[in-house]
Amino acid sequence: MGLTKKRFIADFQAEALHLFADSLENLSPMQQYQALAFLVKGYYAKDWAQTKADYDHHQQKQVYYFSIEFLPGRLLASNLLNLGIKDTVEAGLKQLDIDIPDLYAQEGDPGLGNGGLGRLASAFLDSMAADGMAGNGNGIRYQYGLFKQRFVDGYQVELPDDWLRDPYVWETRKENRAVIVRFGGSVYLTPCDNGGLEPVYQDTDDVLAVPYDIAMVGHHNHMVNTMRLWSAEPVPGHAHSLAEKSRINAITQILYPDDSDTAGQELRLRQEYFFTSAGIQSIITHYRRFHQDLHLLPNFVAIHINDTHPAMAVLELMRVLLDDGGLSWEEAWQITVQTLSYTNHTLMAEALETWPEEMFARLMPRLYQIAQEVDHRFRQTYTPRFGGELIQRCAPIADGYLRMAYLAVIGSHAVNGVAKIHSELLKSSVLKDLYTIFPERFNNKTNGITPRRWVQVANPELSELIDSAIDTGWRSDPSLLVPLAAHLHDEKFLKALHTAKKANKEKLAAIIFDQLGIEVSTNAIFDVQIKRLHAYKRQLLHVFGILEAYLAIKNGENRPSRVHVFGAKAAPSYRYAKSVIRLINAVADLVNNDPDCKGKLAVAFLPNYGVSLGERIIPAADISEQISMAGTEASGTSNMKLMANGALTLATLDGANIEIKDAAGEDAMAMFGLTTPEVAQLKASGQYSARAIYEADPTLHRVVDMLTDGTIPGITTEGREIQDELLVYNDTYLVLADFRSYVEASHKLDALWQDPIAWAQAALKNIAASGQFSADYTVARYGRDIWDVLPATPVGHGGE
Ligand code: Z15
Repeated sequence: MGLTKKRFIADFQAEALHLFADSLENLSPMQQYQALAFLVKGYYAKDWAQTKADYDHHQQKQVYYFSIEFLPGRLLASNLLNLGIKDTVEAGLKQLDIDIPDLYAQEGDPGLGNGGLGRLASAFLDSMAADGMAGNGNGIRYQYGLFKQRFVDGYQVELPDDWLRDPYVWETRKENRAVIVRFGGSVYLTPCDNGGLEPVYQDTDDVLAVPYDIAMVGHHNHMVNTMRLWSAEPVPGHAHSLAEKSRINAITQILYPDDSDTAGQELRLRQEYFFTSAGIQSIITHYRRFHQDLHLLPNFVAIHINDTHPAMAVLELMRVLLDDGGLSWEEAWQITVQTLSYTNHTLMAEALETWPEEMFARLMPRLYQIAQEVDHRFRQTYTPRFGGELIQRCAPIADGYLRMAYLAVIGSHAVNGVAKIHSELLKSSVLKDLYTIFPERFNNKTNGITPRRWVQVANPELSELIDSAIDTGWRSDPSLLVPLAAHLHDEKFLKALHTAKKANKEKLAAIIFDQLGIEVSTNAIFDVQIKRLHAYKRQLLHVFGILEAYLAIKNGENRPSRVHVFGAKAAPSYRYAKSVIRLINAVADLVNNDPDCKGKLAVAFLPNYGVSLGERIIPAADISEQISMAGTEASGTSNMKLMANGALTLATLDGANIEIKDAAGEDAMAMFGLTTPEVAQLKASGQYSARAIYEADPTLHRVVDMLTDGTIPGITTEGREIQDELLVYNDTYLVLADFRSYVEASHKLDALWQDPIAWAQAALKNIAASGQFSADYTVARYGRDIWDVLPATPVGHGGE
């Protein structure tokens, strides 16, 4: 965009006048933000309309990414960056004497997801636009996002996230594209004109699905894609009681606050059908504006199922092809399988969705009929070759439940995990039987992140330093970061790297002081763990590492000083996770108020971790804690964001940590702990005794005792609960088994810290190797291997 500063200022002033009938300097920061955001929306509006028109004109194959969660983050700065006008606009704002960070901070951060899954979905939409792929998001416009987290006396308190209270500038309501989603009632088949059968629906509860579109602005390529989020409303003209109206509004009222877990609630099932049906219907309606022949659907449409939440897309697409399209079962099934693909994001049993047949049949009677037919035909087709036992283990319906992961695999032509090890484990564990039947469907797509948000927007200090060393090509092609490694022995550069990190630590220290009243030294190592609170992620192991250091300091030992930074929300109903939150806050109180720890050890648990807070924490990190029990974290993505910002990874050989190690080199990080096969073997042997390890290691003994001996004030119940999980329930996630090796790896980093040049070299190796984890390359590989669509914008050298 050829925008000059002068022109921008005039536009901005005109927008302020237009919106608020006042001049800029009389507006509140929020009003100024809104005027600027509306202006930016106007800047890309033409490209948005043109992109849609071009797609229609060229009949480009469309990718629809179905996800029950999206976490786009704030969009103003990233839209400005993608439009290529960020510097110009910021120069204009400066001339107008407007506080730029304060202006950006006015924007709400849509919390329409829980964690990695939702953020990945948004990264993919951003990257598809950047690659010039025709990518569309399909999801839910929750009226309330993920709760806002506060700490009261160290306990997590959840506050509603009423994010639509201030109008959300980036969305556009498309009432003309609304569709009706039918729930419940009964359905029977009746002969129709063409001699076949057609379903008749009776007494259904109809819900209007109204789409709200949000632009996904491509990076410097004039392409603008769409994320479409559906809102549930009563159908106008239908007579509804008040009770019915509120039951309809409830469908899109709240996001379920569980990550890597299933709520198993009927309302959740309604949400899943709601956005899946609305998405499928609108795709087919759009397709039919251009094509008569539904057989060609897979040539023009790819639909991706993000985890199992939209897995009933298999059934809904079958329904539309059979009932509305009049196709035979065989025809419809072939089209469905060719159109759909599925990503699995977890091996954890509690996250694998199953639905009671009774509930499913009551809410979606026609889909249930189709599910029964899928199940019947699956069994009939494959039992002769694979035997009844194997088929019973992996059939879509068994023992009174629909098994959504199995349905997704059976109804898709491709299924992938999200890191190499995870994709391998899928084939050998949870999807083993289906891998036996459909080996050609299985593939890996290691996750990615968007360095535009996590480096360019969040870390301008580092970005400018990189520019000065290798020019700006990396900004559109992050694989071009590799030549940075040429500066490995450039002391001036290494020092500048340290200085940039230090500047980010100063900014984070100010936030820590502001939020928590804790003064931390920016000469300390900033040791960061930011992710959902979950037993398998083992925040507890990190706490034990802190307690080990605490005891050493009390003992007069000299250690490089460390600030431990946590960010983590717990699902409100997850008792253990909340106990760990209470523990971290109690340990923070103990350590931060102990004069012996001053300048040596501090703990800062920042509340309300999310995309926006991540943008403040990640640029300041020296150490990235990725310490899940091996075999439990499917991929992880904070590991990639932290690496790209020069943090050294302290990690188990789990998820994408393994690929980070292969990229950056083992000497640029610290690996520890049992490997996946070792974990499996230890568990299978029945020989693991947490108590034996506790008895054998005096330091660990002391640390575990601290949970209940009063050393850490205020955790009587929580400390007992956690200690029981370890010693009575025998430590499900092997915290004690990995403790010693974790502490040793952490000491290795302490030693490295003593040599600032060596540390900066390790940081540099991480940054230089981080480009391969750009989601731009990840989605290009999805396009090539799964969706059969090619990037229109060159994607550089990041393909494998
Ligand atoms: C979620 O955030 C993830 C998996 C799930 O099954 C659900 Cl329900 C939510 C995470 C994985 O735990 C994480 O390892 C992965 O990086 C992320 O999805 C994106 O694939």
